[in-house]
Amino acid sequence: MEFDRIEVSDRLQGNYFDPGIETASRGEIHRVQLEKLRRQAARVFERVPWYRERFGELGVRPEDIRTLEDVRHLPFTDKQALRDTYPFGLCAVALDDVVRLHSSSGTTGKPIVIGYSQRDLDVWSECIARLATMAGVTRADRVQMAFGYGMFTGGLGLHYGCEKLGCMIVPAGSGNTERHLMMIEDYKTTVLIATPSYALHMCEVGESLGFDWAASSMRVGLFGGEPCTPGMKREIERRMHIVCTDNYGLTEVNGPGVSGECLYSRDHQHIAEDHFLWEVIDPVTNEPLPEGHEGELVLTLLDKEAFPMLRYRTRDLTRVTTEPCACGRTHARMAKVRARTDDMLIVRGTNIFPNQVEDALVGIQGLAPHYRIVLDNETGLDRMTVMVELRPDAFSDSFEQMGHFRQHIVDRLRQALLITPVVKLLEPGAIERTVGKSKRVEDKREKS
Ligand code: DLL
Repeated sequence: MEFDRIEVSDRLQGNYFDPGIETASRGEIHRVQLEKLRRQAARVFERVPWYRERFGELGVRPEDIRTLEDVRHLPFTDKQALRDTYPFGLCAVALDDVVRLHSSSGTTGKPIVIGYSQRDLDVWSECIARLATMAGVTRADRVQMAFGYGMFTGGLGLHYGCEKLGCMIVPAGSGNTERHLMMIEDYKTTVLIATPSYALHMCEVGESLGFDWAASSMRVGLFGGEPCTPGMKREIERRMHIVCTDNYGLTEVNGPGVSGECLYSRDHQHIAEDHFLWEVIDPVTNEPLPEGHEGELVLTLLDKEAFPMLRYRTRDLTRVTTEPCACGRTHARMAKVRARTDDMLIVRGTNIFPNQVEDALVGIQGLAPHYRIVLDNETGLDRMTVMVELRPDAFSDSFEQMGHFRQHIVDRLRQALLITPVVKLLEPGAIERTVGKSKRVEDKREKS
């Protein structure tokens, strides 16, 4: 790929940073994207029968793509397409050229599976090395992996990307928090890779064992895999004495590495636009939305060889801006994913996203960072119960004191959600801990 080299700001130092790509002019980025889009559309039309049929239904041909806006004439791809063609129906290379599979469990039925060619893995690692560099990670860092190494893309994806950057990796994997703490102490690791909920759990276990986070070698957290609200991020940074960045991705589109947060734009993440073409659409009408409006993120993989998704419906709600970033990078930035179109809860007619509950709870003195939302309609009406867990120092035998505390939480939630939930205070340790993505909602409502 050829980009015009433009002047590099000294804020962009790092050993996996390519100014020719990451600070290219918007015009140059569009030129490269269009060239790749046309090539990708032609490839999938030729090699993937499922796409050829969809092109036929829409009466579109690859050569109809003349501008980037023409992407909207191409068919969408969604999870159902992957299920319908399971396991290898969307593969665009010979299976002998697929060198790795990853999958995502989903909530029902078969998992979806994604294959990678060797070149796909190289591009993926590069995206990861780039996002680690954005967070200030260099080859001198020692990276401790707390994501699992199985079919989940988080473990191996970030592992190889950090290795590409030249870091020392400690592939500890998920779980066994005490062993993680010991490794930080013994190997003087400096970067933690985890889901934010597991990082919070590590804070808590460390504190209960007298682990001195302020004096530890840990300095950066590379988080992702689940939403990390600003409150949660502040809380982890304060308690672990580190800087953490939020990184987004999904299995269908490689995994982590779609976008990463730089240290100058703390609530947005740069999308690797040389590899991913983004659109933001209205999830109901499917129409494109103007820049800056919140909608569903749709991604087209411009370089993927094995499973080249066109217009993948992520179901994630975000906004994208192309405004210049203080770091000097020119790639568009997406706001933190606020929610998914499919995890919105409708409780007595009010739309509620689980993140809103989290945002209201984070920072309440005396609460542990663990909660569950349970919905039922046993009495005929929707009822939302938020179970929160007390920290040991907040637990009291005084009925009155606990009553006031509970009321304070109800008030905070009512303000945030506009409905009044039932709040249950649980004793320390009562809510089950997860080592990967947290599971917050249990919907027991009978659907009539
Ligand atoms: O979670 C990929 C990943 C792993 C990204 C590690 C970053 C770090 P899936 O298991 O397929 O893949 O889940 C993808 O998780 O559609 C979002 O809804 C959510 N998600 C992932 N990262 C973030 C994030 C990986 N940083 C689904 N913020 C996505 C909010 C996220 N949601």
